[in-house]
Amino acid sequence: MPTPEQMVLGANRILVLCHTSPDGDGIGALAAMGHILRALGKQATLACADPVPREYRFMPGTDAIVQRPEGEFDLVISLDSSDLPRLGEAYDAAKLAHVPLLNIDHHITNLNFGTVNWVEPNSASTCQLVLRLADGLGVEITPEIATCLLSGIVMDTRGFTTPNTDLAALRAAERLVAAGANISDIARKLLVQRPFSMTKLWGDVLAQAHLEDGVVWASLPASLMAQSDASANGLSGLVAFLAGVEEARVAVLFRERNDGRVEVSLRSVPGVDVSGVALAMGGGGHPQAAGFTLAEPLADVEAKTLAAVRALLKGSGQADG
Ligand SMILES: [Mn+2]
Repeated sequence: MPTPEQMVLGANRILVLCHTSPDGDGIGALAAMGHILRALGKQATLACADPVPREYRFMPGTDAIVQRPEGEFDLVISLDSSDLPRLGEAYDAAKLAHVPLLNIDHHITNLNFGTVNWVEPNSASTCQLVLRLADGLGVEITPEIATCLLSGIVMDTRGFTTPNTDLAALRAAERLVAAGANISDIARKLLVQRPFSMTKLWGDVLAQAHLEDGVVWASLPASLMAQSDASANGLSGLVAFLAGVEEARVAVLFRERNDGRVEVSLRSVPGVDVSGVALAMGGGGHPQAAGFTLAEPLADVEAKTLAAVRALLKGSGQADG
């Protein structure tokens, strides 16, 4: 099997993709990879099936990200995506099935769908793997690349506060700051600032939150979303905030989308692994942060998810909780 570096060096027209409903790690890795490939003289097309959320557009190079890539490619690179369906319509299987695929990810639930799979569940972010790839390719880390990659690390560690924060993440961050990334500016843009409309929406959702048997959960019906101009993406901080409830071992946020599908976000304390619940429901993630989407009524998804979480907490033992 070729190494990831050999795959990149052997290709010329490269399509780089990240998952739908993108987060800061996916967008940061995608934009950084664009800079890295162009530094090598490669033709790079960057795509994500969903538009880049407003709060990630400060990362240099995100304006080049398209939703439906066109053209011929001799390599596809998938970033931060645990399975092929999560790439959404940006991955046209009819056209790309014969093109080699390099799968770079850090989700423990990754299905190893690539021609070559570079999956490191112990890495706090995909952006750290992209940094190592840039090193392996001899590409200099510019302030632009550093800003994109540090954004992914800050996002996936929520500002170095989550259990996946380790020495490797801190050392990568140190290098990226030295290379010109502004860490306080990145943290403010990704984790601190939100529009007033989103702040009000948090209030509405939190007013309806429930706490029962160590599980805190809240729901966002599509009707509530419709009354607000808040973006769906701004909700990632809300489930993190819910996870801060000290009586809870698991936090769950249900979001009913306009198409009727329900997105479920799960967070847990160390020692409780919610990635298996997400995988069983067709999603994926990490031990302490996972999610899935179901095309079922909100009330059904709530009942099914809460039953699975209760079973998980029973199985993982109440002794430490
Ligand atoms: Mn990630």
